[in-house]
Amino acid sequence: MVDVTTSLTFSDTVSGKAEGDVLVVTLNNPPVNAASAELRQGLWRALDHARSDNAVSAVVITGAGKSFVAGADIKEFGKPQVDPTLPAVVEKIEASEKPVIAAINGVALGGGCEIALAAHARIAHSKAKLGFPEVKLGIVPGAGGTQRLPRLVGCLEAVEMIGTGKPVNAEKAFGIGLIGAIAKGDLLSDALALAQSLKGKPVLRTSERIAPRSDQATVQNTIAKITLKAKGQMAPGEAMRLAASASTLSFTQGLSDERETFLRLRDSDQAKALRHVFFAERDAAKVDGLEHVEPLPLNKIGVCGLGLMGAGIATALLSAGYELIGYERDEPAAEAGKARILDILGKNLKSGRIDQADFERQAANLATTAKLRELAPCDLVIEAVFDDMTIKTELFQKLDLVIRSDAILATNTSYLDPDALAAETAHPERVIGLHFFSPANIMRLVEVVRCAQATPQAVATGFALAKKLGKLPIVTGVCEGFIGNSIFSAYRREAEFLLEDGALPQEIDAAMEDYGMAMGPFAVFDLAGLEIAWARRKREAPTRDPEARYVDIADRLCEAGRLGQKSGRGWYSYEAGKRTVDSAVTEMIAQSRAAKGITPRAIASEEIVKRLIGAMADEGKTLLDKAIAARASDIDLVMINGYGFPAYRGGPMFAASR
Ligand code: TC6
Repeated sequence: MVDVTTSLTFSDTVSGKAEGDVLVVTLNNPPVNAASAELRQGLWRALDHARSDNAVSAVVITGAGKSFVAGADIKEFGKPQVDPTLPAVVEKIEASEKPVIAAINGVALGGGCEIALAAHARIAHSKAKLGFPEVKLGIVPGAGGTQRLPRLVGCLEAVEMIGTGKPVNAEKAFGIGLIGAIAKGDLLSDALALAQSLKGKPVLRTSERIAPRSDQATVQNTIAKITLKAKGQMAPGEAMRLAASASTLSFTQGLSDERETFLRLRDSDQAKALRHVFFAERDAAKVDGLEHVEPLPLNKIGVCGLGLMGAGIATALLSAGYELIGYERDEPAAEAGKARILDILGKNLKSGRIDQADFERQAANLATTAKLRELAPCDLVIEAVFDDMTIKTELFQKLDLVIRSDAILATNTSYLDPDALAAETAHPERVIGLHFFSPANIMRLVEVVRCAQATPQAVATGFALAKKLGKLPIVTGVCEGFIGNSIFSAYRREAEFLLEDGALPQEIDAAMEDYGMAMGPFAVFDLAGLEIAWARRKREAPTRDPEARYVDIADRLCEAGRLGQKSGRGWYSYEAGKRTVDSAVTEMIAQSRAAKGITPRAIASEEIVKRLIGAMADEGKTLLDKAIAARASDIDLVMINGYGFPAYRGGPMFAASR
């Protein structure tokens, strides 16, 4: 019998404690227990100790803090391999003759889930989450996950989990057989009891199980659906192929296929780009000047303007649990706004995103009014009215008098100067920009605009709010269009130069869609409508540099009433909603070129992509030089999350740097 007080140190991150004849191994590698070389070495030693110490009858592996193990240490990818590898550790766990129990205290992701799968039994805390997010990093599981998971839960569930990268909660994990139990009381006590019940019995190895049967047609349908959604990405298809093969290949064959695929994808450009995105998102949370600033507490939030954008913002706020007062210019508009918000909530209920209780709670938190003074109790007011300086200034001046002096005022403007707007108020220090993207209840990006006079606390409050909404906030300085629309304008300009030089809209769109953009630029212009950019060009005309290259083809289109999808015609024609090449547009382009004496040339798709990415990156460089963007990776995140740039290309700055 081991002395109950014995404590052991296997490495700086792995310790052991004897609980009677059960060795409890605790992994403690903050902040998330990544399976670093240090942790793997410690775990290896712990397993050696358990094997050689006759006083140990069983092993419980658990994590300290909120994670069991959050997967391989992503920082080690791209560096020389350090032994023992994770597959070797996982094999050693499964090979143990003494039962090993995974006591899953929090997230078990990727390699963390693989450690759990190799254990002979799994018990989890009710709040634990298990999953395989590898595809989001452009790789496949590499320590047996694609082969052990289907042997536990069947190919269908495995394909879904591994192909989408979405984690499951403890309840679902139990339901599909991924874990054997959810702790009813203290996790460790329950795990120790489980260890006692297993000791001395032959261990049950996951690799020796036969995968529960899944209907093959359903498996193939699921693979097809996920593949379609993951267009352009290599990892999901490979991961699902491996998981599905568990029903036909031996464990050893499947494992060697998995290893070869893992190593190949780990060094791929897509994986490098997605790792860049992973760390970019963590870096974006570190904002200069806000490190020690406490955001203001927010309970009641006002939204002015309940059109498409305002209603989307309102819905996002309600979903996050805020009390909301929506303002519109008159009662009928306020009622229509309320109906619009309730309609979105109703759709969320229908699609299962929220349940009936959520719906009722959110609806009860919603009030609308046509009286501005009713916004007085708000801690923050976001305006999402028509993007016109006079309208917004007047609204802000009135709000400034109505709300508390410590409440924040945020503008959702896309192009106007928020500093000018702030200067029109008595308290410019509380004015920030919160630039949401439509539909605001769905889109993840929020540009948090650091206005010249805004206090750090006002900016920190906007940032914290966006996080609470589950969004990705990126701080930007003030310039026309902030980060996203500045880059998009450069993209638009270069696309029009390409047009004049010889490429057609459909060729440019095809090149960018093949590259992975959700839509090509001309299809996007048509979707957004051409009139706003046209109005801006007309406004700017008097001050435009006559020497600067200016392409007037979009003006000709607008003059001909071709204002985009809404008018049925723009850069394309839309017959029954279907994008169709229109010879009239081809003719207009030819005429514009001829008028300027340009002889068109054939432009290969490689050149199209290179020039468009280059234009975005050049503009990005300007934004960095002017300190509008804090880092190149922030620009990448804006373009990926707001403008359909493929994450697996890493964003325009990353792509151009390669
Ligand atoms: C794999 O397992 C493959 C195995 C096969 C091998 C053969 N590694 O997200 P947070 C850092 S692939 C290194 O803000 P949260 C992160 O950079 C891997 N570092 O926290 C940040 O550092 P900073 C599969 C990691 O509480 C800090 O931890 N696993 C890792 O909001 C806090 O991160 C995944 O893909 C890591 N694996 O969310 C899981 N994970 O403070 C990725 C995090 O210096 N991780 N860091 O900036 C996550 O999804 C989340 O971090 C979380 C915690 C849910 C674990």
